[in-house]
Amino acid sequence: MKTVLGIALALTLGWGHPAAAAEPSVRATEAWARATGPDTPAGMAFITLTNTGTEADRLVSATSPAAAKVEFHRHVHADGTMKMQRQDAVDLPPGTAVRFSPGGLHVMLDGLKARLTAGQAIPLTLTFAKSAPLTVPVAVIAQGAPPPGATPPSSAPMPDHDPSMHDQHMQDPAHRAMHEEHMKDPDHRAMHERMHGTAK
Ligand SMILES: [Cu+2]
Repeated sequence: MKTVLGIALALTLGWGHPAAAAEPSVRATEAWARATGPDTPAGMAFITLTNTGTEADRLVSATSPAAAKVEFHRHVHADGTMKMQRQDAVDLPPGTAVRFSPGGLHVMLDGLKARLTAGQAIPLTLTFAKSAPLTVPVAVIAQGAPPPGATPPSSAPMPDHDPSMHDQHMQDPAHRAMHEEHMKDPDHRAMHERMHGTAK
């Protein structure tokens, strides 16, 4: 009887095998996507993933009913141009927030089933190596609208380094033109392979 009580108490207090293993330790915030044009086959979504656990995790895949295929891409500067590189997975170090943002990591929504329109929320399901999967609503915002969570210029104390640089970068016409081309391409993956070869 004593033993049974002891076990019951241990379970109540969460001793023994970590009961928290079933709890998702990754938190998803600020999920948003840019509205797309009428003939755009792909869209981009951004999200902040915070690993609140004590172990490293990885974002390994994502799906959305809004797109045929969802991939993770990173912008890289190489030879004076900006390229997109597909990431097989995104590392989520413990105690760290990984922010997807224009000019950095993005979630590529490929083969959109319908145009993304402002005000809409599309579901995105994220699968992790360790944490339980998460389904989050992705808020679609208008083309020129400031992204959620963007640091307002007034609260930026650093005069020489603007934290909203990424978003300004996105407004760079050359950069945007590259995106437009990227998205108009009927075979997105083929384009990536032409750009980067088959090596990763
Ligand atoms: Cu991309």
